[in-house]
Parts: sequence; C-alpha cells; structure tokens
Amino acid sequence: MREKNMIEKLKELEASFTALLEETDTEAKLADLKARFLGKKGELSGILKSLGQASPEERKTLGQAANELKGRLSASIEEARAGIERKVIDAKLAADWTDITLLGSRRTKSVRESGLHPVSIVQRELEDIFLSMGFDILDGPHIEDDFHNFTALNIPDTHPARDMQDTFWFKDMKHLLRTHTSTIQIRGMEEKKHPPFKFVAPGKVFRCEATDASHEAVFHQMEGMLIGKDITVANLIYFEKTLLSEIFKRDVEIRLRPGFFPFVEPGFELDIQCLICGGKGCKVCKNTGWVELLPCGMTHPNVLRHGGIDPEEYNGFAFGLGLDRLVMMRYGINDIRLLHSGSIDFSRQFAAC
Ligand code: FA5
Repeated sequence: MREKNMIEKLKELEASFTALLEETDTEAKLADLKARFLGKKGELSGILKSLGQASPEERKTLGQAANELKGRLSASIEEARAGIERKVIDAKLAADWTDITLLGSRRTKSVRESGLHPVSIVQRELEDIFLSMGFDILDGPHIEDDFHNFTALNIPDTHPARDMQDTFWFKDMKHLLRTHTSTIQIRGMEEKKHPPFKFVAPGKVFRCEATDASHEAVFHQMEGMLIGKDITVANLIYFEKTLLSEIFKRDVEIRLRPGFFPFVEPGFELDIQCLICGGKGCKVCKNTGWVELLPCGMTHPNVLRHGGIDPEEYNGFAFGLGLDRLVMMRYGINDIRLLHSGSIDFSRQFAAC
C-alpha cells in the first residue's frame, strides 16, 4: 500500500513537472523549476528522504523508480535549456542580420568622402613608382628576432648603435617589435639568394621614444635594397634624385651629408628642405630648415655575408625612407601625431587626393 502511494506520488510529481516545464520559457524560470524539483530541498529529494522508513524491498523498488525519474527530469531540463538558448540566438539573428550577398546601395555622401589614410595613399604611389623601376615589393614580420633586427645588420650585442633604436622587447629578450624595416634587407637577401635583385619593403616600425611634432613611437618606413655588380655611390645618388623627383613632381632642395649606420659604409643622411616652413625653421624641422627623410648608404660587406651574398663578387646600396615624414612634406602636415590620431575628419581631407 505504502509502495503504491509512493509510486502514485512520483507519477504526480512527474505530471506536474511536465506541465510546468511546458510554460518555462526563460533560463531563470528553468533554474527555479530545477531547484523546485531536483534541488536539495526539492520535491523529489523529499520523497527520497522519506524512503528511510520503508522496508528494504520497498526501498529498492522505490529508490530505483525515483532515480529513474530524476534522470528523466534532468534530461528534460537540459533539453529545455538547449531549446531556450536556440530561441535566444534565433531571436538575435532575426533582429540583427546583414545580407552580405546583397549588392551595395548607392554611396552616401559620408562614404563618398571617406578614403584611404594619407600614409596608405603615399605608400601605394611609391609602390607604383618602384614597380615601374623593376623593384619587387616584400613584406616582413613586425615581431622580429634579435638576429634580423640587429646582429645581422652589423649591430652585435652591446654595440652602442642599439641604443639609437630603443624598442619593445618580449619577455624572452630574444624577440622584439622591429625598430626599422632594415630587417627586410636580411630577409630579402635570404629569399632572393642570387643577385642582381632589387626590392622595397614598406611597413610599420616601433621605437620606445617620446613623441613630438616629427617623432612617433609607431611609424612607417620603406626600406629599399639593390644588389648587383660594381654599384657605386654615384648610382645611389642618381637613384635617390630620380626617386624624389618622381615623388614630388617638382624640384625640392635636398642635402646629402655623412650619416652613421652600422649596416652601410659609407653611410649618408639625405635631408629635404622643410616644406612646412620653406626652410625658415619650425617645430617640424626643429628650426633647422631640414628634415631627415632618406638615410642610405653602400651595403656593408658583413651585412651581405649575413644575407648569404659574397661581398667579393657583389655589392649594392640600401635606403630607409621615413614614410610619415614624407607624407607630412607632401601634404603640409605640421604634426606627425595627426597621422595617428584616428580622426576621420583628418583623414577625409585626403580622400580625393
Ligand atoms: C633607420 O631606421 C635606418 N634603418 C635607415 C637606413 C636604411 C639607413 C638603409 C641606411 C640604409 P633612422 O633611425 O634614421 O634610420 O630612420 C629612418 C627614417 O625614419 C628617418 O630619416 C625618419 O624620416 C624616420 N624616423 C625615424 N624615427 C622616427 C620617429 N620616431 N617618428 C617618425 N619618423 C621617424
């Protein structure tokens, strides 16, 4: 009799659970239902506890029935949970979707006025110029190893030239954010292997330094390298003049002076007369009238060796164009930080350029 009553109770419990579950449509309600029936103080636990007074045979039969019921209720709850989650996702998808296969609608005014960032505009123009001169365009990693950024460029550990380019090191102290695109000199030689070859490599570089009107911690350079036979400084200077006249489409005052870079010998600094102040002196040129733009030089034999090229047979030159400063000169921008401001209003001015 007692066993019959208990079985009845379990059936009633299952029926009321099933009825309530049908009305449960949120995760919160489902959690309440679970607590009410399966929680420590829940209805099923109450029934299981009362089994303590039953005979061993009754306990066995009722215990088994109660446990089976527990399994069914748990499974129903999980199934309901999955259903609720699915409905939430479906509702989100229905409310917020984009058909990416649709053809674009007419451009709005603001879209028409937007465009490439000025650094990208000038970078692409330069790439076209270099492609027309037969250069290849290479790319390289922002995260570099010590070898490609310093050692292979004739800047061994403890060399003071490392201080000229302080950067952001990774914890292993073997990897760093590249300080210049000269890393691609080595990577380019490793890839090309057999001179003659010439390539450029534009990209971001990183230095741990304070910013001002002409200095940023993240900026852009375009590296160039030409390796062949019997290349001279005269070739280098002629090349740089041609490049600048292609870029500016007019005569600009330049000056070439000695510059020290461990990876070239001899090395030069090519400065352009400041186009912001016309050479009179301003915050961009630090009142000197000149802006450092295009350091360059004849590739050092050690660098060729590190790139796997025999310096007895081949030589060449390399240069490292400061892209942001070139953009500033080109458009008359008097503070490099504007280029990195993320301001759409600023960038939009160059959209039609
Ligand atoms: C270099 O980075 C050399 N790797 C360039 C080079 C390549 C020399 C090949 C010889 C042969 P430098 O540190 O001077 O050199 O930087 C090159 C150019 O990047 C500068 O002339 C300047 O235009 C630009 N530049 C340097 N530091 C910054 C900075 N903090 N913010 C913006 N532009 C910078």
